[in-house]
Amino acid sequence: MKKVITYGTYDLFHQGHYNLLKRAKALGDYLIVGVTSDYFDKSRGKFNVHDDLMTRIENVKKTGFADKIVVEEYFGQKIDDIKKYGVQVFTVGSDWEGYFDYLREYCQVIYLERTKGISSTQIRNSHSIRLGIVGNEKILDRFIDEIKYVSGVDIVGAYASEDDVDSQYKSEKFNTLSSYLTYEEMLDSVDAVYVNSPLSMRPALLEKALLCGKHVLTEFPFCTDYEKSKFLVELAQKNHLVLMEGLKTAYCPAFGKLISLVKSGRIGKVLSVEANFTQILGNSLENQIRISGGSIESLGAYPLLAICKLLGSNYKHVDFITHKESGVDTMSRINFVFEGAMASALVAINAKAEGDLVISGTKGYVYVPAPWWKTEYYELRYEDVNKNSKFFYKFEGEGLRYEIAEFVKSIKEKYDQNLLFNYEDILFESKVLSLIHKSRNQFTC
Ligand code: C2G
Repeated sequence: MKKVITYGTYDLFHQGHYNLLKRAKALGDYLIVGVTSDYFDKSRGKFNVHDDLMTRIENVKKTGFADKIVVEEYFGQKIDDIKKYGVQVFTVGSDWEGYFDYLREYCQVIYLERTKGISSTQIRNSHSIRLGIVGNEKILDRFIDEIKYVSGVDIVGAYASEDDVDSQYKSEKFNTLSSYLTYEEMLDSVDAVYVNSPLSMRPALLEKALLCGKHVLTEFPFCTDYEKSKFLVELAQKNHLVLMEGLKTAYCPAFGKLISLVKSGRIGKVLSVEANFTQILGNSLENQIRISGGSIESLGAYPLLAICKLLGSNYKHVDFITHKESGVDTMSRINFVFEGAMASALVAINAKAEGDLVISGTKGYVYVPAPWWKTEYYELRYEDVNKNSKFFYKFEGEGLRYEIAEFVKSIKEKYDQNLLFNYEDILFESKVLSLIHKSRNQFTC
């Protein structure tokens, strides 16, 4: 019996996929189809696959060509599958010509001509979200680099208000975008906006976009006025719009898996969360203060996300110990008391300490080394070291592609709110930041 194998994502199943499977089946007597897992697709740069794995498998099954379906989960699996199933022919579309020649060591490799004029990307892009950029801060350069990895969204133009900030602190790529003279003009031509303007300007920009019926992705932190945050969240909900905070950690695959692992009880009941993020910003310190404020406003969102995800938003007490330089907190500790648990965060924009995350429980603890906010690796540790285990994942590029992909998905799937960084998380962050803003529960050293 001649066994043939082929692989694909088979997203938004179309005629090109059907033709390929039909011809693959005709190459032998038994066809094995490998369907990529969601995680594997992300790790090979496919960020907004529309259909989930089960739907994609069902669609392949429906063609009746596959005798066996396997899930492709890692690089190198093709070699393992060929050996495991005794495959004689590997085949794939001609868009991969030459790429899989290394498999000739194991079986025959045949590139079948690709069906012209159709692709999943084309179908996804046929209803592309028109995105407007608000603000010309440096982070925009990274955003523009990263959005290239996400399909289904196009930047149509940008708007930034006049200011007198030194251009070295501004986005270099802003000028490559077509610009609008007024915010209103831009809002008229887009479906959604990405706001990277300084924190002080954001609430008004967010409100206007939401009132005009536009989805919003904003840089973090969300807003230091809790009442205003609640108003914005309610406005988004009332108008069925997506309002998302662009904190990359929340959307990266490993962080979500880490939270699920802890929630599943592997370290027992969580008693303590310690999350640190410190930077010495040097020349860009003043600019960071201009955009966001001190250490808590600049970096607090990261540890607050971890704390809220693990312990919830219902704390009994919070206080802040800050070290100030020229009236600005440059290093701060945030201490929380929860019912049956404690949490603490150290953030700094002009001092350095270990930037790790430690989650302690009644059975063991999780250690995530710095930079935990770009989670790639963590360890589950126990009293009995033989039970320890290590988990490795991939964090692609600067990570902004994860939040952009989630934003696109949330809009297209008409989510009430994004589930990876939901309104409870946003409002928890805003509540804590509003306290620092009002100098409540604050001690200075
Ligand atoms: N295909 C085709 N014609 C098209 C579109 C796709 O023949 N118009 C083929 C692709 O060449 C591939 C299969 O259909 O052989 C599945 O395509 P995708 O779902 O896009 O999967 P792909 O990203 O090409 O993954 O490990 C995965 C494989 O490397 C292929």
